[in-house]
Amino acid sequence: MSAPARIAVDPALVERMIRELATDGAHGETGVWRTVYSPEWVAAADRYAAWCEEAGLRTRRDAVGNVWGRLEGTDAAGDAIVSGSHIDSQRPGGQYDGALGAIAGLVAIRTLKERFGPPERPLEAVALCEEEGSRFPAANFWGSRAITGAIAPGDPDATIGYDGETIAAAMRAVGLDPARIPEAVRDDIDTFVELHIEQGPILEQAGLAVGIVNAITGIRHYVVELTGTANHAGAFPMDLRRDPMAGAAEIVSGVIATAHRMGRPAVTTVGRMEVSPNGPAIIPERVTFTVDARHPDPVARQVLYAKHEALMREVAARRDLSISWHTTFDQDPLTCDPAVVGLLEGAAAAQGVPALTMASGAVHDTQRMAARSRAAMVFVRSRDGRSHTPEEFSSVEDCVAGIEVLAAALHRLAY
Ligand code: HGY
Ligand code: MN
Ligand code: MN
Repeated sequence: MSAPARIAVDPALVERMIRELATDGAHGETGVWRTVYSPEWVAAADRYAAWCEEAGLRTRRDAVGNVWGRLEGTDAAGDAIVSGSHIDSQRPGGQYDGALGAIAGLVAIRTLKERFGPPERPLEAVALCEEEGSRFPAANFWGSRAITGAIAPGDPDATIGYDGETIAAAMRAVGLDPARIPEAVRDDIDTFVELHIEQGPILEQAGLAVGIVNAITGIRHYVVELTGTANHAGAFPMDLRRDPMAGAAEIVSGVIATAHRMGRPAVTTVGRMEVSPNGPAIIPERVTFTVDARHPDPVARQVLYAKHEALMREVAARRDLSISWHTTFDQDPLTCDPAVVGLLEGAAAAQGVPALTMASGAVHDTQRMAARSRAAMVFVRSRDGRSHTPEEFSSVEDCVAGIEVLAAALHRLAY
């Protein structure tokens, strides 16, 4: 079918869905605390399934709890065109990260169904179960990894949460059987398009509501453990100490300085630290912290990691500390499918929505979905670039502009 005139999405529907989904795990005035397989997550998944049914989509849950709503195509054998994002959050996060993309896929397909009837190719909206790693630090992309067959048989029992529980136990607690994870694999997805808030300041600085993502950064998460000797904070002279806090301070400041010196787009963050025994008058025994380091260039990414690891070794050796680290998350950068990027750019132009083609500094399920499908993303402007905080906000007008671009793209792909 040729491209229709502008596709309009109902702003009231979009706003209602954003606010209602945010009640599942509401945290303070505007925050959301919704980790995978928690009661709040169950409520959100149920709500999304009810919305899919209300929209007349064939609704099902897969083996890891991803929720799917399918609009059948007239070409029964055609591979699906899929749009969605994750419904878990940071602890706490905001109302938009992930949630907006799950809503966007559903609203876009519902809008197309009401206006154009059945597509030629099947269209599916999806609420992916987990992306953030906020309950199980090594679980990132659990939903999209299941769909793409990237969860190994031993992973459910080896993926341990911050409270010591395995993800296998958490799945069983919500009625999912980890042994059935391979049943979630899909080989019949032609194209995946994820709408997401930008989570940074680029679109705002450009004065644009919408972006088209042509590349996504690579990322590695280290968990670093520095061990020294616990002793009295007053009685032990400085030159005789093995103080892991002094080593941690030097490493934290050093890895951050390394990313600064490499310059944009290298970024390194230390966001989590545990001190043991954590007393004001005790030289610590152990300091454990995370290092989140990202670069979109595959070669520069390895340079960044090599510099971080060299610094960690050098500081530990000089200060006579034991050091060990392991990686909980290591994801290559992605170049989005150029044909899908071009199609999204065309859809934005046809909708009269000026859009910036840009790279993503956040990681996304799209990176996993791209293993088995063509994939790209639509970004929506974030106010003040804020995200991973209850303060994140995107105006309904901006969300609608992004969803209209998404709907126009899905129309081009499926009708
Ligand atoms: O950290 C990330 O980039 C993603 O939002 N979880
Ligand atoms: Mn996200
Ligand atoms: Mn996030």
